[in-house]
Amino acid sequence: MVRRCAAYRARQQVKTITSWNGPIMWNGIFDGKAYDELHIQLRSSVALTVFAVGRYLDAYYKDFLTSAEQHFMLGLPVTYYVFTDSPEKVPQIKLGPQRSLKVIKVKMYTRWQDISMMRMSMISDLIESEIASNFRYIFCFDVDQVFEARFGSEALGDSVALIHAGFYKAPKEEWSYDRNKKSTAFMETGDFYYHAAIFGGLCANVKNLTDACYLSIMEDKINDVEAVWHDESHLNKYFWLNKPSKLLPPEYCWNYGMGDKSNIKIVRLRWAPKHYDTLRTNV
Ligand code: 5GW
Ligand code: MN
Repeated sequence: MVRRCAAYRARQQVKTITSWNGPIMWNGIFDGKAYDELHIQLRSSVALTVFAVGRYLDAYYKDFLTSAEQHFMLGLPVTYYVFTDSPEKVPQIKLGPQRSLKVIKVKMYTRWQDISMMRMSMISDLIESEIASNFRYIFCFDVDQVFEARFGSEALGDSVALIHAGFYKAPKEEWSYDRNKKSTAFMETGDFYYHAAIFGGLCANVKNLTDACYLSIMEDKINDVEAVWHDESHLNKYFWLNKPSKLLPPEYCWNYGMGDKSNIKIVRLRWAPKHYDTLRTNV
């Protein structure tokens, strides 16, 4: 749609289009202003979901939200949906015009693997009860990350997946799909290795994704298996069977600890430091 054909060749060193003709939004191949004009004209609205449960609220929430206010979908109506076990502890952050925030109370799961996996069913329920009737798009984020530059309307699409920073240069054989045949997330091969820290799209599509992932996770539980990377393994399987219409390159979720930055022209979002030793404690 937006002046894209010639621009696809602006980045010679990286793949800018998938085999099924979806754009991979490397910096330089698109005109952000044109996307903004289009989405303002279409009156696009965006819901952002984020979980900040247990120690993650204190550790990451403030930087995530403050930086989102600087960089996420500026110019469009945005509502944040914050899922937490401690609503009273959510710090107040001043929001820009056309932006609002709702806190949703969730229970604290005792196994951390469950927090990460239960997100799928909670997002699905909220899409149905509230988001689908009020927003065109939904984006679901991990909280342990910080925006550093524009993360704008160019990222909106029917079904949007993020290429994992750790694998975009690695050979396919090294991608960490679930190789356990007993899991519904089992994959022999795939198109890309996607990162579950960000996914999004039209509400109906994300509803379909979260439902499918939740059902597969539950089927695994019944069979007493857990996929190697939990919800991310199921997400990868879903996007293998249901191709995303648009891909975000690792410029949209970079990890400075990861070494080769040669293709990263701009870091729009970065991983926050992980302190698994203190944050991930199973009761
Ligand atoms: C805590 C320990 C281990 C795994 C997950 C958690 C955890 C995750 C938590 O205690 N509280 C919480 O809110 N989360 C949510 O799940 C956060 O939004 C977090 O960003 C997301 C995914 O968990 P991460 O970020 O630890 O997973 P990775 O894949 O980035 O390592
Ligand atoms: Mn994370």
